[in-house]
Amino acid sequence: MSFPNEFLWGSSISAFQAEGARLEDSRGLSVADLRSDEGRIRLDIADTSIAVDFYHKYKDDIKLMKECGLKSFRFSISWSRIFPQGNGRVNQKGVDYYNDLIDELILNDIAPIVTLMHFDLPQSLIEQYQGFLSRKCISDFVDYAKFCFEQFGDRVRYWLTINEQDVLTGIPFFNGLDSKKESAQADHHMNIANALVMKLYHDMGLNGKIGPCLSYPTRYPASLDPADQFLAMHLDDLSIFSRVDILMYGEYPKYFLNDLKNKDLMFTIEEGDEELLKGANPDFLAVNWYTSEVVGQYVDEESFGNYKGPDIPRKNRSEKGVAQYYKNPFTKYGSYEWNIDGIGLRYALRKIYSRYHLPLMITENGYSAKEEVKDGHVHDDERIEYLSNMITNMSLAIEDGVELFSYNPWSFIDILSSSQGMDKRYGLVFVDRTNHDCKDLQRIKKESFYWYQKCIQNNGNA
Ligand code: BGP
Repeated sequence: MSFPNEFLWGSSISAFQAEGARLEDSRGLSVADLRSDEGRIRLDIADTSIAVDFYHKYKDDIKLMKECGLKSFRFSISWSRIFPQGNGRVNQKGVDYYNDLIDELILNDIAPIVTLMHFDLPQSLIEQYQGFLSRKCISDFVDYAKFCFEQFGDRVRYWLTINEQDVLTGIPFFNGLDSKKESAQADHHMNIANALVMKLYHDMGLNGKIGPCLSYPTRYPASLDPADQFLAMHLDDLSIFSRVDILMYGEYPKYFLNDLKNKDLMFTIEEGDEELLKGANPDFLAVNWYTSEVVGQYVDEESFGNYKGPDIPRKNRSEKGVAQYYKNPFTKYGSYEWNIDGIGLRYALRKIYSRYHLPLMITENGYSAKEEVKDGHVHDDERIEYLSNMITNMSLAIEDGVELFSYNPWSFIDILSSSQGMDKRYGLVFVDRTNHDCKDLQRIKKESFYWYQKCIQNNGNA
């Protein structure tokens, strides 16, 4: 394996999925909390009130990270734990919590990688002015980021701005909004916020780096039909490359604006915005990568199953009038419809790196399953197969010349799935709770924990 000696082997979580303690120590609610309440009622799954209690158990969890050999840990700050209203009054207890968490990581030689917003905008900002739909949210986000840089920037060397902005934009209620039209306007404001925060960070002269956090499923065309080939490229451009282009060059690609106009989703650009978008200069790109997809032109509901593309159409992922997705018969699928395709990861890393020549880190990557403890053990062989396949292909990408410097699989401990509560687990460490019974939240190391420990010890060889 060809990993550099200083490679950051890590793992990942986010605040709303792990911390719990959602009303403790004066924290304010976030849109993620309300979304989870809705999930509890509609889907009968666990909400964020306790999650896996990382808020109280972080010291023990960091002991486990140390035992595993982690060199980095990617987590997010809950904006509403620091500013319960999203702006105005600072909640010192929230600041103390993140100071302690960061100190504890550093004491254990684990580099903190911090996301400023991971799907959890403060709910109060929705009530005050509809969140990122309003320009006021830009300055509140910049103020919040500045505060974090001032408080934690002496110890945090890696910052991520907004987690998966394209996912946030694609699912309006993830950002507390109601419609795609609102979401598109909010997306524009988040682009400005992203650029301003990156410029601010650089202007502050802190000793660290900052970048965006992208979601990127590799998209293969469903057939040799040029229209399918073009569509796969076009969807990649819309969901990921346009976003990086905006940050890199401070301009919206024309095809991106055309797409919004065609869908009647075009947002308002005010005078001076073009200037605000310029000069972000991300230091690296963080990538969340889980799976590859096969995409072809939208035919129609009737023709599902008769289309020339491979294997079985996946109705749930299809976008009416735009695209239909298919299963890839050349890859193995896990229990949650995501496949194990390390080559797809190498493909994505090559594609991103050759376009921007910026260092890359992987901030999410993992295998989900329903799991239980049997005789004190969790046998998660398929997770090991998945991780091993990914790491082999990361090594090949590095040999290809890609500057990959950190790997943070999702997730260190089992945490709430953003869609399926505690049923869908990704952790290297099992957390003993179900959707309905919090039990004692005991941590039990899975087989993959020991496998990853060995992998880190041998710098990629397990
Ligand atoms: C990413 C999110 C994570 C996490 C992950 C897995 O998009 O950044 O927060 O949830 O997906 O998704 P899920 O929990 O729905 O399986």
